[in-house]
Amino acid sequence: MTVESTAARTTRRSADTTGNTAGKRTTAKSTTAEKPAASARKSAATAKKAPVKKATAKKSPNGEPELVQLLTPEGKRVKDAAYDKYVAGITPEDLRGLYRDMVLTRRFDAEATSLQRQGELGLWASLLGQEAAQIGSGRATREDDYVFPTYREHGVAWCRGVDPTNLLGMFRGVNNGGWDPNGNNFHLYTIVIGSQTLHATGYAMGIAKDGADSAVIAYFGDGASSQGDVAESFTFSAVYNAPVVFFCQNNQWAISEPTEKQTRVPLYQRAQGYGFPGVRVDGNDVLACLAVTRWALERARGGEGPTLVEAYTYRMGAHTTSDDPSKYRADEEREAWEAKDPILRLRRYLEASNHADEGFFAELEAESEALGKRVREAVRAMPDPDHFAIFENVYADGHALVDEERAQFAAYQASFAEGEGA
Ligand SMILES: Cc1ncc(C[n+]2csc(CCOP(=O)(O)OP(=O)(O)O)c2C)c(N)n1
Ligand SMILES: [Mg+2]
Repeated sequence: MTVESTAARTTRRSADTTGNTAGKRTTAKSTTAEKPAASARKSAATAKKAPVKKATAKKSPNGEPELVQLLTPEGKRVKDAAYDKYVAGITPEDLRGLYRDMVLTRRFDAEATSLQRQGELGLWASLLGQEAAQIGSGRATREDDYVFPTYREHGVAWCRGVDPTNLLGMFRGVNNGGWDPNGNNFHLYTIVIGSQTLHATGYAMGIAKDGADSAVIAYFGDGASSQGDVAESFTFSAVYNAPVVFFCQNNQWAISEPTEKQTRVPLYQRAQGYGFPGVRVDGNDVLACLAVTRWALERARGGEGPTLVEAYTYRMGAHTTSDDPSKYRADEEREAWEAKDPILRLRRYLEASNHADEGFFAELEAESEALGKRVREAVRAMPDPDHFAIFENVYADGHALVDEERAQFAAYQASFAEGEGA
């Protein structure tokens, strides 16, 4: 894929928004759609430097760096001089939309975990606990922005309009992805840790060269922050002033390795060494994640280069369904984070401010159940793949080695048929 072709496609998509699918921003209840700004991107040379958040941290009483928070775990709205303006126009309907997004994402995720336990999926990577980080940041993206996820970004996929059932084919082993990345500007899930940050940086450099007025966001984890790919992405994006937001969900664990094994400084402070701002946000506060990501994406679109957002959150479940966290972490840790649950805190706020009534919650409950049923039925109905499909799309024009391997595999398959007959 050349930079030119990538950027040309992006520009086309910006002009034509009719290709939007699934639940993305076309549903009345899904809220906070961003509108493309009229202004073109400033070049790196002419970009006016906006006041940049310093990466030096104020310390909270317990010695941890302070994080941006707009909603406390008790559901109280707190003021923030720097970030309030990014959610100033948010309406009660928008808030209910964010709540709905988080509830439905959690319901879908729970269904997928059950489907794995029932043998319908080979594996599942749950996002439990990370709903606010994903919905807040996902809803901050604009239709023409491009998203590069890991394998856990089910909430972001939801915001981008990728139908949840499409996420499950790869985990069932019936396809290699399941959606067209260019349909929703949402790249395929990436398992090779950190590699998507390089893809995102290259893509961002491409659209900047084209003068497209959009931004790129790359998701990655605390563990991925130790990968060379991520360091290279930071360097390249900084020196080329690429319009990319690095969104690190620090969920405290990389399988069984705690964040202390990845870094000696709070992760967001890494950005300082590369020459761009970094900020830590309460990753369980959907409003704060929305505000901070909007700010970072606006910087990118305004020609001010990359930003690192560290969403401080927690992986409430296992790494994947193949993992047993009781082997390496204490139950008390999870219990402490349960008190900061992202959905509960928004519910408390909605109730206390009379922005949602019992009818809303009851309707959402019914909608959640219907989603679970739809997902379950869709997975069970997925056809088995053609065994030879694995040899397709390896090389555009075919390859002698692939032909040889296909022939070997055909012979292997045929040997079973003979065995049956014998
Ligand atoms: C390059 C590479 N190395 C190792 C792995 C195995 N692996 C899969 S997930 C994972 C941990 C990732 O942790 P983190 O980046 O914090 O993301 P999280 O799973 O917590 O969302 C590792 C080491 C891999 N997939 N790719
Ligand atoms: Mg992690």
